[in-house]
Amino acid sequence: MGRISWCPGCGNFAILKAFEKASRRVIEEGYDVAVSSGIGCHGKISDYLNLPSFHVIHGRVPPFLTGLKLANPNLIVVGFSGDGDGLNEGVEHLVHAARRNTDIAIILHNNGVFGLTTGQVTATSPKGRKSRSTPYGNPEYPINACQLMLASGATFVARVFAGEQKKMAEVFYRAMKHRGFSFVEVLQPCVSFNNFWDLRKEVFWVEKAESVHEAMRKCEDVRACGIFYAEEKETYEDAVWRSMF
Ligand SMILES: Cc1ncc(C[n+]2csc(CCOP(=O)(O)OP(=O)(O)O)c2C)c(N)n1
Ligand code: SF4
Ligand SMILES: [Mg+2]
Repeated sequence: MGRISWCPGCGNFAILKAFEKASRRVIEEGYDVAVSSGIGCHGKISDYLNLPSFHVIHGRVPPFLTGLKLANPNLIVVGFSGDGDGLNEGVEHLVHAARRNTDIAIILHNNGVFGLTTGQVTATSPKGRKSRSTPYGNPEYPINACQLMLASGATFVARVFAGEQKKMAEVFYRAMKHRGFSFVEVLQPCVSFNNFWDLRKEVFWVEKAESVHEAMRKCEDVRACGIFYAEEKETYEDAVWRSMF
């Protein structure tokens, strides 16, 4: 385990604490857990967790975990990705893992910036945002991560705010226990380049939807949090192993 080098006040600390709590719970139930992370500030979490961990190349957490899970279907595997890592560099991998219903859980640290490279806009940054890469305002429209995952076929889709640690730990636990592709977007303030801790006053919790259609509507407002959707469907690993024997 390495020495923590995140900026004091970063939302990543709360994610780390909540995940430690959730993973301890899963391990106490008798499961083995392995984690992986992409490139960025979020990626350092692999070094800070006392678990088998793999820090992989930019955007490649989903294919790496797909291989790990195929080789050892009894493992619970969790990937940490960033908005840049998962929705810019690696967006195709995230979409295909969701489409296949690969039995992995992805936790997306959405701070709305490329944090490690000092604050450029990403696929989730709002149109018009001034940043170091967009001094005249961001000309692009953002992706709604939860809507993208729902449209791609993810069977568990949730959003939480980093300031709500207890709820976050519960959602992480449920995502890990879900059989199939789980996606949790964490609204993670970056105190150095996109500090939105004030969002605490605006986030609100919604109940689970009955259909993908309804879930799409529920997560449209990016301040809405909750488990938007969950369903059981055959996983990629089960289908692969079944086809072989
Ligand atoms: C293929 C590749 N492209 C670009 C980079 C440079 N790079 C390193 S970290 C990073 C930003 C990652 O942003 P995000 O995933 O949002 O993570 P954060 O730092 O915000 O947690 C980028 C662009 C790289 N290392 N490799
Ligand atoms: S730059 Fe932002 S995301 Fe990275 S450690 Fe600092 S506060 Fe956290
Ligand atoms: Mg980021």
